[in-house]
Amino acid sequence: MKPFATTLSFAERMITPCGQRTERRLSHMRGMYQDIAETEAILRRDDPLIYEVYAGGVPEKEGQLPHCLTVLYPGQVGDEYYMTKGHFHVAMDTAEIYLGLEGEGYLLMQTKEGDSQALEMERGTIAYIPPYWAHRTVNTGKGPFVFFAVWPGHAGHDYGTIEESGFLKLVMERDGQPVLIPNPRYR
Ligand code: PAN
Ligand code: ZN
Repeated sequence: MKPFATTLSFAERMITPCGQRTERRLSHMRGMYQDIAETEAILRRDDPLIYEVYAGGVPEKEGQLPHCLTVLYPGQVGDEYYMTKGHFHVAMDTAEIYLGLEGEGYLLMQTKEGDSQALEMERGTIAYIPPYWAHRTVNTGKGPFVFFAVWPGHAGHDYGTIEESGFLKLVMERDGQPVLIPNPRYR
């Protein structure tokens, strides 16, 4: 492999050239939002784009540093703000760094032992996700929440655990403000 550089375009909210662009629509997240009836009602009309991920083109291999740009759009399913699926790393002892570039939101984290933490993120926030912590971002702002992420190449992504258990905390709008509440469906 040879050294290379790519361009993070702040205006276009993308990395060029991009290794791979992934789209997550509401239909990819069925059952993840608290209000299942509202999810299905929205899906009968439309399939909104929740977030996009632009990968930097580095292989997911030991020794490498894959990185990507996430563009999480503003919106809600019922009172719950748009969010990413969230995951543990398969190699649990791997960390990750998020750098906030635009907009605002929360980085929700939790361990399998039931510890939970939420960090507020905005442009300039360097958030550190330690080993063993699952992570999900939530857009609580009016515009796109955009952040850059870097993680160890052998980390791997486990989405199944979160699909089964959900997150300990939900981020909901109450009187126009984001509030964190315990997830009644967490298992
Ligand atoms: C991030 C996430 C990205 C999208 O790059 O993969 O923000 O979120 P989901 O992967 O949960 O859909 C990261 O944490 N990589 O490890
Ligand atoms: Zn990750």
